[in-house]
Parts: sequence; structure tokens; C-alpha cells
Amino acid sequence: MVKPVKNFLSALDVDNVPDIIQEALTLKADPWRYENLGRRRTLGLIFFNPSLRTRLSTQKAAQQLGMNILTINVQQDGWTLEMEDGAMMNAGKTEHIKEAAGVFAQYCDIIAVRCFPELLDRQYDYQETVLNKIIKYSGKPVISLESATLHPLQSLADVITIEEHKKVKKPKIVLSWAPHFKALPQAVANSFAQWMQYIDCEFVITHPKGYNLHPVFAGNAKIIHDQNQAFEDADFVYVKNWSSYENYGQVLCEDPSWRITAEKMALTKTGNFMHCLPVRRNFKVEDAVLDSAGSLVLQQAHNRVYSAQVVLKRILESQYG
Ligand code: AN0
Ligand code: CP
Repeated sequence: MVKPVKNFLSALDVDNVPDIIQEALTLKADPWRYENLGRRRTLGLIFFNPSLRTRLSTQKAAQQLGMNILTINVQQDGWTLEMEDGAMMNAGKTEHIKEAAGVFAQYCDIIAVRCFPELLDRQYDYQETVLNKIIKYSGKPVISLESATLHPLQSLADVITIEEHKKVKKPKIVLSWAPHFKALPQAVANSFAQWMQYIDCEFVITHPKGYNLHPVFAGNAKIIHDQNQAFEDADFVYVKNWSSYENYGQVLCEDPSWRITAEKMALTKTGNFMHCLPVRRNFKVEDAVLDSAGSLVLQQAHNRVYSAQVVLKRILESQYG
């Protein structure tokens, strides 16, 4: 019996990760089996930030469950939103999140939100201020489409992909930082590290000094600052850039020697390369790696459909069944 699920914000909202992976694989084998489950139910997709994969895969997942879909790109199409309770709204912001979230709730049965961190104030971001206000003021089930600190639908797709491609019971999985000139969120890395705590694996993180993730997400991962050493005998290498958590939102290192090359991938056992995408070719990862047989990036993107579908299915069953 699966625990009723209302919100899907992190791995903590899943009672058994291996079980949800298997259920997602069952859906992948027969995607239209529950095509009436979401009939006459509406999913609202609310984007505060751009997206390719998350938008399309979640729409496709909802369609395969028979749901209707409403999408809004808040930054382009919506009114500017005030987040602060009690604010005197006599300046730039037009509408309060209290009304906006309440209005979404009038039209949607499930609300899915993408709200990246601003990377200015660690406490504001790590309290998940925007996501929590939408949960509170909408009262509806909420799915994270990447919040300030986590990207659970991506991580679920990633563990599904690992399950499909692993050749040993307990693979060695390496999360590697790679360079970027722009400050990016820690969300994908935090989330991947969090989900690694729920599957059978040897988990290693490699990054330059100053890039430790929040300890709650890093868990018991082994941290190795020598990237080549970390890659040795790896079954999967998962690559991501993130800005510093400790020196919050700062880019402390742009050292190109952290770029992922075919030479480095040759140190691994399998050459299996993973990245959530989008990725900047040759700046972060060489063409030769992305174009290699070991690159799993499109398989990950494909599995985004089934990670979203299994989550929507469970919410529909437990909230509207
Ligand atoms: C975003 C990030 O790093 O969180 C989204 C990744 C799915 N990436 C960029 O902004 C390039
Ligand atoms: N991986 C991912 O979430 O991609 P998008 O930002 O394009 O949705």
C-alpha cells in the first residue's frame, strides 16, 4: 500500500524509492493504461523560469493520464507578484501571491511550480519561500518543477535511468561539479545527492574546495576533491555546475581543468555520462563525451515523462481517487 501523497517536493514525499522506480517503469511499458484516471482534472503549470524538458515532459505525462493542462509563464505573461506578507504595495509589484495562488486554485486540481532561487539571500531561498506560499495559499496538491533547493522530478528520472542501465547491484555513482561562468542553483545537485541516499549505491561527490552542498542533502557521500581519482571505476558520472552554498551564490572557481573530457571518462568503468540538460557543449562537457555511446542524457530526458506520470498518478489516486 502506497502512502497517500499530496505534495511532491523532495524524496521525503516518497515512502519507498525502489517501489516508485518500478512503478514508473511499469508506466513506461504501458503509458496509456491509466488514460482516464485524470479525466476532467486540471493540472496547472506555473513557470517563474524558463524550461524545455520539464514543461513538455510534464504536459505529456498529464496527457497520458487524460488530464487538462493550463500553463502560465509568470515572468512574461503574469502580473508582478509580491511575496512579502503585510507588504505595503505602493511600488513595483501588482498582485500578491496570496491572491495569485488562491486564483490558481480556482482553476486547477493539482498545481506544479518552477521557482528558482534568487541566489541573493540563502535563508530566503533555503526556506523555499515562494513554493511554501503557493502551497499555503492555494491549498491544492503541489508538485515542484524545480524549486529554490531541489529538483525532484529530475532526480526521480535520474534514478529510473540508473536502474535501467546499471550492470551491478551496487553501482559507484559520482556527482561531479563542472565549470560555468554564471552562478547556477544548487538544486539539481542537492536533489540528486538526496535521492542517492535512498538507492543502493556507493556515492561520491567531487568538487573544488568551497563547493560543499548543504549537509542535509550531501548526507554521507564521500567527498573527493581530486576529480580524476573520483572518476576511477565509476559506473555513472553525473555532471552539474552549482554556485557555492557556503559563499552563497558565488562563483569561486572557473578552472577549465574541471571540464568533462573523453580522457576523464576513460577512467570510469563504463563511460556512462549523465546530465540533466541544458548543457553548454565544450565549455562544460566535450562533444566527444556528449556524442559517445555512454551518454545517457536523452534517456534521462525521456524518463522525465515517467517520473512526472508516476507522481501525477499517485496524487490523483490519493487525492481524487
Ligand atoms: C538550471 C539549474 O542549474 O538549476 C536548470 C537545470 C535543469 N540550469 C540553468 O539555469 C542553466
Ligand atoms: N532538466 C530540466 O529540468 O530541463 P528544463 O530546465 O529544460 O526543464
